[in-house]
Amino acid sequence: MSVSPCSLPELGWTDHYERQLIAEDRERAVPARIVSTHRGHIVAFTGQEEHLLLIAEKGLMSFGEQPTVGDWVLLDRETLLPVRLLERGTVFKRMASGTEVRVQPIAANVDTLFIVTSCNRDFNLNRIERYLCLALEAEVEPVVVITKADLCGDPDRYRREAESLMNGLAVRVINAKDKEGVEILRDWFEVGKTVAMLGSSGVGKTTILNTIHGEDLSRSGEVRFGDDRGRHTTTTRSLHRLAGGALLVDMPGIRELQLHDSEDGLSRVFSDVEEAVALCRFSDCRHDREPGCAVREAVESGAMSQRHVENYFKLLQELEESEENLRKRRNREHRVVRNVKAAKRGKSRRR
Ligand SMILES: Nc1nc2c(ncn2[C@@H]2O[C@H](COP(=O)(O)OP(=O)(O)O)[C@@H](O)[C@H]2O)c(=O)[nH]1
Ligand SMILES: [Mg+2]
Ligand SMILES: [Zn+2]
Repeated sequence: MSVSPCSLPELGWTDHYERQLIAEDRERAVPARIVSTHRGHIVAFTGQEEHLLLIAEKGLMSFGEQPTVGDWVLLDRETLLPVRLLERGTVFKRMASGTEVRVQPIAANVDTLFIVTSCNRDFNLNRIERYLCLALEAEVEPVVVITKADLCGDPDRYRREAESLMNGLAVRVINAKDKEGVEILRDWFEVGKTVAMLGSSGVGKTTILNTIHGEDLSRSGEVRFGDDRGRHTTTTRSLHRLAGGALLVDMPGIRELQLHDSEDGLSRVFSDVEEAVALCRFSDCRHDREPGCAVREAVESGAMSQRHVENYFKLLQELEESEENLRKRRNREHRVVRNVKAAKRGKSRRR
């Protein structure tokens, strides 16, 4: 983090964390916020000093939860080893990509989520709805930020489409390279408040950060490095303190954000679909083609789009599948533990 020293409240510390400290903590530990995560280590900042913590370190491994950018940890004053992960105010989680069945935290203790996309092929209403579920599940305010307005003939069209997704949804269309353009994002920048940016690679997240900072942070060599095609790609998650005092989290592009445990978020983003489903008088209805189906009627009357309805059922199915996969994995693990224990008992009896 390219920062000058700051107080804990300026780093996002609130009563929510203060209340979690016991007398012993106050004596022996110092709070630090995770400002970047890397392959083998994470960096925690106390407001005064940065400390590098190895992921393999015993303390971190015993946290139970994988720490992520934005998290608050307690470090031992003497050894500077991690003692405890503080209970999060908010957290974004997803199913890890790849074949492994695992829940992965993406960022913690965030106040506002910038869902970043651009006025081009990246713009995808289904994907924005997916991110909205993530934000509303975590009870974090979402803002849709649409970049590359300068490269587009009709940027307003994108704004209208995004605004149609939810009542009152904040949408901002910007040229991320323009110093004055990014000023309209300041509405969400407050001292000690944390804003995270999520979106595909190449939509302009790091550009937003650099334009607001007024300098290219990539030159520090810490945040980004060139990949073999000579492009700059963000490879770490990192938290930066802006001149005005807000905290901005930059993240690598997410190719696949598979939701986990986000039923409440889903219900809020798709309340119209769920209402229509509840109104449908056919108990075994698949809500697609059946005449007289309330969902079908709402689509035909133009009250909601076919795309929106289909995306709801797709995300619902995905949530059910991730639940089922996690359940299967837990069962498998229990079985392994049982077998190992049984084998040990067998051995000791034979002795
Ligand atoms: N013209 C224009 N280019 C942009 C804008 N936002 C980002 N870019 C360019 O798009 C490329 C990818 O931006 P980057 O910030 O690295 O995307 P990230 O992967 O989301 O961090 C860079 O070459 C930027 O200069 C914008 O609003 N207008
Ligand atoms: Mg980037
Ligand atoms: Zn129906």
